[in-house]
Amino acid sequence: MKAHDGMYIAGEWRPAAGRDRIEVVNPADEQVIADVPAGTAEDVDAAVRAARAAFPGWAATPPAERAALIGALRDAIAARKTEFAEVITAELGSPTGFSERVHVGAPLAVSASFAELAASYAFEERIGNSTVLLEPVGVVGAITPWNYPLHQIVAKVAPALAAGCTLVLKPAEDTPLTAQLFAEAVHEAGIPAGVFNLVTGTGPVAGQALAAHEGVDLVSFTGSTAVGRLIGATAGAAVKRVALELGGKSANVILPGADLAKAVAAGVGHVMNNSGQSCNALTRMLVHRDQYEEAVSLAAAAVAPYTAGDPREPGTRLGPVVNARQRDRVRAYIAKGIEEGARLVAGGPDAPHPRGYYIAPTVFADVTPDMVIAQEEIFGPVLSIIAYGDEDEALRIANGTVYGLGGAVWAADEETAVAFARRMDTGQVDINGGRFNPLAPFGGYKQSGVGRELGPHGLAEYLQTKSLQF
Ligand code: TXE
Repeated sequence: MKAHDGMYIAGEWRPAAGRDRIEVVNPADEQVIADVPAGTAEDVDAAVRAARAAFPGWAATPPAERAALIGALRDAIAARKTEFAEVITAELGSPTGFSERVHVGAPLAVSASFAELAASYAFEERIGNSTVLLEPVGVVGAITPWNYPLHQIVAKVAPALAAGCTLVLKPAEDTPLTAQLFAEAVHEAGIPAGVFNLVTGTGPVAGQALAAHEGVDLVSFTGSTAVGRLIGATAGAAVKRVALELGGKSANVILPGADLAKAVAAGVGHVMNNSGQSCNALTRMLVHRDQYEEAVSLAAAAVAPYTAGDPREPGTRLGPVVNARQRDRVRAYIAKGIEEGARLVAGGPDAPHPRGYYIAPTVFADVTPDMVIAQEEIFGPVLSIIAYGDEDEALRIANGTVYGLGGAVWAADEETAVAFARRMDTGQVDINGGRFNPLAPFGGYKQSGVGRELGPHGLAEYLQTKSLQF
């Protein structure tokens, strides 16, 4: 597969400072499809300098012009939609249809929303005898994961551009080709040189150098809670702004009176999509004791069409997980669930394919809230079904993890579901199957993170306030 042999800095592809490489592996067949340079602190420094040099000009560009360029970026991505989907399927392993519809579709909606927001946002307001100016924070260091390789980039780059910030992106090791394609789209859109810069590389080298760089004013990170903690500490020590979007263990609460078949099928789909590699995946299904066995049978039936297969084959609904480390991690969690006494109703730890990082779609029943599989983020196609006796118990279980990112509530009527959702310690809740809204703030309570992405709340992360009294 085509790859650039360099870093995108100051509007051009420059040779890397060092000689280390990162191999990109197709998780469907374990073939090396490309390799890219592994950036060093030197590359990061050059990129940050370019972003700093471009900052005053970009910050002073009228919001309407910034909006037009974000719109052009959206169009450049749209024009290469099929190419993006192919690259995402090749390096992540998600089924082609899902790559097109969600992996590319969501970023198109998100970039369009930030083009509109940049044009309409009130960057200045009058409060009493003060004029409050909302000014760009400066240079952003964006560190992104592989699970939604394009969306995670756009969810940081589009609001940063709208705010008037410039950026350096360090994408995940597993999915650098999507990031390189994104840099091409930035170039084609005519975004001025230095406003967006890309350094591919590993987390501990390039990522760490970016988070620690004194020329970076805000670090926006999406990834594991463990690395998020490190980045938060680094940023805190330097009194630097930080936004962290971390893990989750989201609850799908099905209240008595809800459409059980619909709720279970939607819940299963939500976990199996993207092979369970979504930070907001509804990995815990909470069902009333009286409907428990019925829900378990429905879940077993709903998971049946998700047999793991080659993501390039039309009709495949469950691709592999991203890499061997994730496969081993997920399989270890499945083994742990069995060891803890959960009842396996579908799937299991056996790999169904000799080659490729496949995991059988797995459903556990008789899961108790304290089990490891009910507490820790598995990040694979694994669902745990937990029984509750009454609403208060359901709420205690739903709120009983260190995370608070997503969630869902199903009830006979919206009012009941909304009343329950108000009591949940989590950043986002879908009511009776709510649809994706690119303007709704996304982010975590508790250890799921700090700050919000998307919409006006996401834009606000990239602004700092100044007040003038007169
Ligand atoms: O994440 P990492 P990994 C969770 C999920 C998954 C687990 C491990 O549970 O199983 O994390 O995945 C960069 N300084 N999520 O190991 O390591 C790294 O290069 C600076 C949830 O892939 O956190 C990559 O760009 N940067 C999640 C990014 O951090 C560092 C999405 C994420 O990688 C770094 C992904 C360092 N010291 C995983 N070390 C979500 N919230 O959506 C790594 N990185």
